[in-house]
Amino acid sequence: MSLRRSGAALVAVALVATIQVVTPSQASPVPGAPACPAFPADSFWRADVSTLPAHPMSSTWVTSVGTTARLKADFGSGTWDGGPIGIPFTTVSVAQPRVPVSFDYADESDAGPYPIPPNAPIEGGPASTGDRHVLVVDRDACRLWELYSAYPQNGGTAWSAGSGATWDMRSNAMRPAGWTSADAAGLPILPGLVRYDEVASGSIDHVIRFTAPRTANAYVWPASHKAATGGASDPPMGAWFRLNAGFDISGYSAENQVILRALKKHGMVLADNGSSWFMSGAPDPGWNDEDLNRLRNIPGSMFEAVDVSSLPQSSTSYAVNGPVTTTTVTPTTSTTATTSTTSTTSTTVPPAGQLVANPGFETGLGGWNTGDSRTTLARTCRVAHSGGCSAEIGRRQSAGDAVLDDSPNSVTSSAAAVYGGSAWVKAPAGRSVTLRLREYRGSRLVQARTSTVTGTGSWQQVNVLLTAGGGTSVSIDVLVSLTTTLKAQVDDLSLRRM
Ligand SMILES: [Ca+2]
Ligand SMILES: [Ca+2]
Repeated sequence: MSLRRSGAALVAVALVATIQVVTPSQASPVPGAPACPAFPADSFWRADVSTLPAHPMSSTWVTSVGTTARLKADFGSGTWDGGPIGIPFTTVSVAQPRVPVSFDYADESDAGPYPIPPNAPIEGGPASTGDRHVLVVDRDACRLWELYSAYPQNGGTAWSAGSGATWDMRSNAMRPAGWTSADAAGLPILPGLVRYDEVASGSIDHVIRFTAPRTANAYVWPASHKAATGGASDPPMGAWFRLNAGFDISGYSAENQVILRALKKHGMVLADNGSSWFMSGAPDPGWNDEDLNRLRNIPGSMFEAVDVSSLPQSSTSYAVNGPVTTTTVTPTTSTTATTSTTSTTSTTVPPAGQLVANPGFETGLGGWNTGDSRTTLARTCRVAHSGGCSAEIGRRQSAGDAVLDDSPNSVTSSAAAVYGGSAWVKAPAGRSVTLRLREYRGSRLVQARTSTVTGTGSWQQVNVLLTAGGGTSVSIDVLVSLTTTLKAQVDDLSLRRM
């Protein structure tokens, strides 16, 4: 999260303060889903790569994609070959019935059912023989569903597809390494599309998806899958390029300048095999195809590959390292404001005692979410440690850790205090159960403390302590190693400042 720095440090003396979190800059929401961020503000999609060093392989990779091949806006208004130009998407409500989807690559696809409406727009149109991507946003759950090579069956009561993937649009969790998505790079497609509403607003604040004809037998973060259509002198999936800072954009239309500024600041990520330097976008009647075609005079030699090795927080997250950020503190008791040349982290300490807002799941799952896309989360009132209900976690499709995560984090201002976490977990015998506290400074992980026990089939308590070290938030998670047929229940979570 990019929270604004405060100019003056507020020295709080034994106060109970209200923490006012400045809303991070978000991507323009997808039309039709105004409440959903197109992935978190600290995801790689938002990263500014304009000042990062060039990649050592830049000239090799640019040569592979083509120094004389020209930039292409692979989207527009009107139709081409009977279909819309670009990759369309649609939005649905949470009430959209889910339909089964069969996959050619089932072992690397997220299992259905998917909330695909019968009339969902298909890339290239209903008769297309191309990639036939279908992108659907559940605007209530802020969940993205994407299919590749999608064909409706029986009037859309079921679909067949090459592959498919679903993402929580508020999460930075990546797909398992080596898994494809609806894209060859294992990435979501929607957040990388150039949209007309963005250009009309004057700013594209994200990385753009693009294609190249040959890719190495490798992928690099943020990609998680390779297509291996080329060799060692070709860029890997996930390779990141930007338009040279010195490229003069003044002769282009205002709309094209919006795209070109984004290519300088955020750049474009190689996400699929296709024509050289083809940028992906969504079809829209607002596009001026003739004007977009003027981008065609920009050769590949105007681009360079960027070394983004300083960006990732981990190989399993889209989150990027950013500048250290601070919260804005609105004191409610007497404070002394001092002028400082360096901004400091809020020193506010949360009150002693229980900090988890919904520890027992008696009325719902509020304040909790899945820690990754492979976890299922439901509330059950068949079994509970106390009260009548508990949270039940499981795994979809593959074995691994199911993760229950407080969302937002229970502690938003950690200061230098000691925190004790506790959870009651009923896990199948022999499965590992971990309670984890993680401290963050802004979006950067400072430290993690875990405690692991082995499931017994009965309720058991897990405890862990964390001494905060200058972070700004503390997250509590429960991880249980499960298979697709096993469930575990969690109840009576606690996170206390000691
Ligand atoms: Ca309960
Ligand atoms: Ca959390």
